[in-house]
Amino acid sequence: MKTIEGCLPCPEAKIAIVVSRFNSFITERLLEGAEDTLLRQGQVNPDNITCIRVPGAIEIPLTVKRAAESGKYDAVIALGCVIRGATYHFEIVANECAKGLTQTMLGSNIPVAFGVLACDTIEQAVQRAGSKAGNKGSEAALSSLEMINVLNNLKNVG
Ligand code: INI
Repeated sequence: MKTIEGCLPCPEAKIAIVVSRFNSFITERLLEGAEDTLLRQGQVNPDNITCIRVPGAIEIPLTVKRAAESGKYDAVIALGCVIRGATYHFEIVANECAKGLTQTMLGSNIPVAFGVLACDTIEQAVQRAGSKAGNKGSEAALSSLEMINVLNNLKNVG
């Protein structure tokens, strides 16, 4: 039986991180987690990591799509944070961002990692941005590293 799987080191990889400014007290922590993981676990060259900032979660999918289509990157990581407010707006932003990103992933030739939080409370977001529940930016970065190697190994299999 042949098994195709990916390890984490990607020393040659070029990676874009699209991060939204809305709820930046959370998204900056996700960005720190992602960068730390790319450098320490992925051994990615810091010069090959590009951060692209956008206003909010709604703007993430188009930007990820453009970055993926540019041919400049081996993976794109999407980072954002949507927190429930008093109105239905939260659901629109969270759902449209997720929908746009899943469409982009399927139409893309490279891995797109989903690190957009959708939380009921600020506390839940804090827990997922480097405290109790880990760092979802770091987890998204791990998945992008693994997927770069999975897709490379898939291409090279005899
Ligand atoms: N954008 C977010 O990233 N998170 C939110 O929680 C949020 N809420 O709740 O409003 C949010 N809204 C802004 C939206 O993403 C766009 O930037 C804005 O509508 C301009 O297009």
